[in-house]
Amino acid sequence: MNKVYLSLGTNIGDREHNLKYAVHMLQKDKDVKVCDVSSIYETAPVGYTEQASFLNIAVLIETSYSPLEILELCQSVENKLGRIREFRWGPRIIDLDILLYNQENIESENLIVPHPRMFERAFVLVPLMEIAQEPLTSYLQKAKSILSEMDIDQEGINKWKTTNGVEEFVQV
Ligand code: A4P
Ligand code: MG
Repeated sequence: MNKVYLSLGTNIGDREHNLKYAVHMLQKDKDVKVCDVSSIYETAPVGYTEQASFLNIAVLIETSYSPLEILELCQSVENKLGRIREFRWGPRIIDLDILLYNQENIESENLIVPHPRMFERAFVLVPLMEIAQEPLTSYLQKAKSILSEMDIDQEGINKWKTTNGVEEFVQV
């Protein structure tokens, strides 16, 4: 089975529901097992900053899908939640990004893994390291070491809700 870490973010509508619905949709897929979900973090917008704050989580799944099949699944969940792409880094009902796929390094036209911006973003690294499985792979070790160098208090990341793991998410 392939271990895949995802990052989910939302800053429009009922943000908690958007996250839970997205995880529920992932779990509903017969080829996906949701293994872990981080706490929910409220995070200041990065990139385009004139927008509402985000809720972000990280999710670990096990799946038989290929990287491109996971990307397709992520995009279908985004579409089911009614995401409209207005502009890059703009407000979104839900965004599902693939952070890591096993230890693979993928650079295709539609998919880059590890996610090209993950190592500079505290809103990705904080939830990710909360659910990172030991022993850490080299990319997770890199994430841990970069995070330890960040001044988290300056990054606008606050734990918004401690959840009871997967169960709370998959039963929407
Ligand atoms: N793509 C390439 N690699 C990947 C990957 N590893 N995972 C391609 C997912 N998609 C990948 O994405 C654009 C294209 O990236 C896809 O068609 C896919 O083929 P998109 O979701 O359509 O557009 P986007 O979300 O506007 O771009 P992107 O690159 O996902 O944006 P970012 O960099 O993820 O930034 N601030 C806070 N606090 N929290 C957030 O969650 N999110 C963003 C989005 C900005 N600021 C934020 C947050
Ligand atoms: Mg995206």
